[in-house]
Amino acid sequence: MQDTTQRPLPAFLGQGPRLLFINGKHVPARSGKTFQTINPATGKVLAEVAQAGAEDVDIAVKAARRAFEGPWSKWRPAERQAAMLRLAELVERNYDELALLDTLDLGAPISRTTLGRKRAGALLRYYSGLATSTHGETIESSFMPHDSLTYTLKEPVGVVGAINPWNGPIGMAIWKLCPVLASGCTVVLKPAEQAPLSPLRLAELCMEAGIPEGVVNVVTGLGDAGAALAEHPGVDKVAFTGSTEVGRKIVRASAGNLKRLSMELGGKSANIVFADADLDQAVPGAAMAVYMNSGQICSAGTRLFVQRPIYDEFVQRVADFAKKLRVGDPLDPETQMGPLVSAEQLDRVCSYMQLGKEQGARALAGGARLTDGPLANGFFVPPTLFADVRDDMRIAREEIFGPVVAALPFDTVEEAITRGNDSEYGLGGGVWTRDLNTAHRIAKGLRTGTVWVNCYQVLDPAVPFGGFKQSGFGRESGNEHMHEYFETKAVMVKFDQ
Ligand code: TXE
Repeated sequence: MQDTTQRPLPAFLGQGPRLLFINGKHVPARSGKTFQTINPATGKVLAEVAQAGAEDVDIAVKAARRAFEGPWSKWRPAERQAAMLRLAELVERNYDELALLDTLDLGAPISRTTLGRKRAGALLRYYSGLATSTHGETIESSFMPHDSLTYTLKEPVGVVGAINPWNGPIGMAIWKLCPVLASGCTVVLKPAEQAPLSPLRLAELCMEAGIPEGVVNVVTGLGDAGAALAEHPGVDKVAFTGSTEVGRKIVRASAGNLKRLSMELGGKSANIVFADADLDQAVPGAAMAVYMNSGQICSAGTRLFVQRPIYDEFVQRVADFAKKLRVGDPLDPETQMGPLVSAEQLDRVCSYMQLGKEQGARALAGGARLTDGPLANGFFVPPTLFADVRDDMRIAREEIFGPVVAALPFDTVEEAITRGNDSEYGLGGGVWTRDLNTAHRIAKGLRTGTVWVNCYQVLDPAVPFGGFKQSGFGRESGNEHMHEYFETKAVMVKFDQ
């Protein structure tokens, strides 16, 4: 692997450590501590980054509170909308840099990160519309006299603590930012320690867009900074995306001042292929439902249920597809799959591959770390497909968060629904069929936040996304998302007689 640190790096990386972004300024952590973020394609240090502790989180929360109560609270919806539209343009204009930062930090191929430009612009534009179109209602109360008026006001919830994972650094940061700006809240964003760079750059673009100091603050750091945010009494709401395990900790930590919460957690989604499906579409669909972003997507369709008459042929075709995917240098525009994000994630995924084999699954593609030649220093695994998987195997039950498909045969619609639902998670699901009845029966039967029919992993700013069961609660995207950033105030007015 060519040492990507020798290539021209984005100017943003500059000299010295990347600092916290609080109240419109770059500041070091009070402790002076930093941590390193690693380029997963080379295993080398990419940047030193300021490591926030509880004291820095406190300063950021206070800045966010001042901004919330200060000038920002006077901004009219149309002014917030205009700022979001300016930010959309700035983000699109600077997206090559943002995508490059994510490719270096996360290892996602540049061909994929650059595609994020479209979604980033679409998110900001969609929510800028919600800034002016979300409002309360008037109600005809039966318990008030005729001469009266009853209405509701939508008031921003306050200071939001947004705690993000690493699997889509810039996209996820923008997703969290959109309802904050549209509603008039303020935010302290804690990006994941594995990929903190592009969210810091986004904070600079917010300033350039004219968003006031203190509205958007970014505290880079480890889990303890996230925990400090979850506990902080000055935070009104926590929006979290990450593991179910940490989600539980945040629920407990946030109980002190009864924060509003939204949780987007793990998954083990079922992707169900019927014998009548258009297999030429279903094969790449089933493969990329998992191999996209090296399998590091919460809604990845990792349990691949295939109807028995086509099982052998179909899994072989997915395995052949997997073997042809180009794994390698994420900066190479031809690369389709990059490394995993970290050495820790590499260990985790490799141990699941080992476990699959020990429990009797058969690797038709991949199955072990790539250690040949130029990939040896990075955290690379090949796209993997296990056949002969049983529902009770750990690779069929636990979230691996790597490019590992567990293929399982099934016979009937009822069986597919029962086995598809046999999971503690309920995030995504897919069905591939030409039969309308089958499609709708599966869509209705699966207890998951999203069901894709003859497609997978499509996200739209207007379409709610989130989980049933231990995949979390609350919805991101769509109208519903906005309501989580507002308190509803009822006003009942009796007129003077
Ligand atoms: O996530 P964590 P990790 C799953 C996936 C992956 C596993 C571990 O299975 O293999 O989680 O990944 C912050 N209080 N997902 O360890 O730990 C942390 O600093 C508050 C699914 O990276 O959940 C980071 O900013 N915050 C997922 C964020 O939480 C805390 C995406 C997520 O880290 C904290 C990522 C604490 N006590 C991983 N401890 C998805 N749903 O998309 C850590 N953090």
